[in-house]
Amino acid sequence: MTELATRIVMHVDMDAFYAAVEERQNPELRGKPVVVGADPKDGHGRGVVTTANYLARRYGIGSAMPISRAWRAAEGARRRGEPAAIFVLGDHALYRTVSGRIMNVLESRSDLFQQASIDEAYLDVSSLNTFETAAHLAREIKEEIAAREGLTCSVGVAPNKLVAKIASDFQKPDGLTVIRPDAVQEFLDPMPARVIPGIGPKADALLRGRGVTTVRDLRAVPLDELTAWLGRWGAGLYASARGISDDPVSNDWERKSIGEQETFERDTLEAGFIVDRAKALTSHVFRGLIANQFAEFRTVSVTVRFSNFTTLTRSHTPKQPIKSADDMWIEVMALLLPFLDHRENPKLRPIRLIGVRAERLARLEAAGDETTKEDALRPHR
Ligand code: TTP
Ligand code: MG
Repeated sequence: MTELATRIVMHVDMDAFYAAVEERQNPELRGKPVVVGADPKDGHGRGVVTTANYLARRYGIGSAMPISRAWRAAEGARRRGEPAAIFVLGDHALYRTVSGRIMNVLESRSDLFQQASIDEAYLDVSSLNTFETAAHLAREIKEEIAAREGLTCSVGVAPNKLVAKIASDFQKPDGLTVIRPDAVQEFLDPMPARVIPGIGPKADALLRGRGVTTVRDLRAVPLDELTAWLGRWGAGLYASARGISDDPVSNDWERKSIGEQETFERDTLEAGFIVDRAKALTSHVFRGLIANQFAEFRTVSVTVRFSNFTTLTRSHTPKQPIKSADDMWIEVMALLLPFLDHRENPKLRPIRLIGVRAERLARLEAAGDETTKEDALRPHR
């Protein structure tokens, strides 16, 4: 009889990553509320907040919030006599460099490693055998990142990726949460059901409409009912609610798509301008594909947000995979032009934002010899 060994999985997520890097670079920012994102232009700026440090979050500022709203929140705080927030544009090349160094530290401490985004990674550390030793390693890793980079992170240690991820988020910032196998259920049960990855606002609303708020509620729903509500995906939730997941920590992580979007300085329907911006976005996305060692892809999508914030996405999958920026551009034009006239834009609304995305990516063929770990793709957002 074989006994299933307990896995020990660690999830590491940097705290307020971009903002923390900015604070480290610029001592004037330390101890102050910091917002990384678009230029707020005294409240008239467009675009969004990329991230905010924890002091700025106290003003209600967070990722994806319109920068104008963040600016008003900061102004309100300032008028109440609280410290003024500092807005910075962000330096993505720097964040990638810092991320790369952190990922090297994490990878060197793990049996199996998986970078999940620019600031988070999973480490399989099962060979340590006990959660106690793994917790000790987690503390060492936190100290090493603090010493080398002057940055804090939050770590979850658990029997699988699902629970480790929820655990790393449990005590942020600078947290460490260890959930042993026998404590998984009591850890998850009181949490809101939306902590389970994949439950977004839509699924959350559907579940709440059926009386499911917490993981405990979710666990009370029979499998066939979950499947009836949510399809095949519901079966996955049945397992997740029980803290069950056998998803391996794997280096073969593939990003599903690469895209870029741009918010215009002012809403416009000027075809020449929009086409120019779309062309620039297309070249940029295509360069991103090459830089990440993708050879071709199947689907192009174009997103348009109108002045009234209505947002539409149109995709097309040609018969042949797309291998060149020129071919991609032809597809982008075919998807975009209808938004400039009555076909997709009957009221001829001005456009606020456009986005271009390549989906269903295929890798370059391996060049015969084995790629080293250092050569392997380093995904980032
Ligand atoms: P997160 O880990 O989601 O956020 P965070 O590190 O800023 O804060 P937390 O302490 O809650 O982990 O994302 C990591 C970085 O990725 C973040 O600093 C900025 C960037 N990012 C985006 O570019 N767009 C986004 O929508 C989000 C959420 C993050
Ligand atoms: Mg983070």
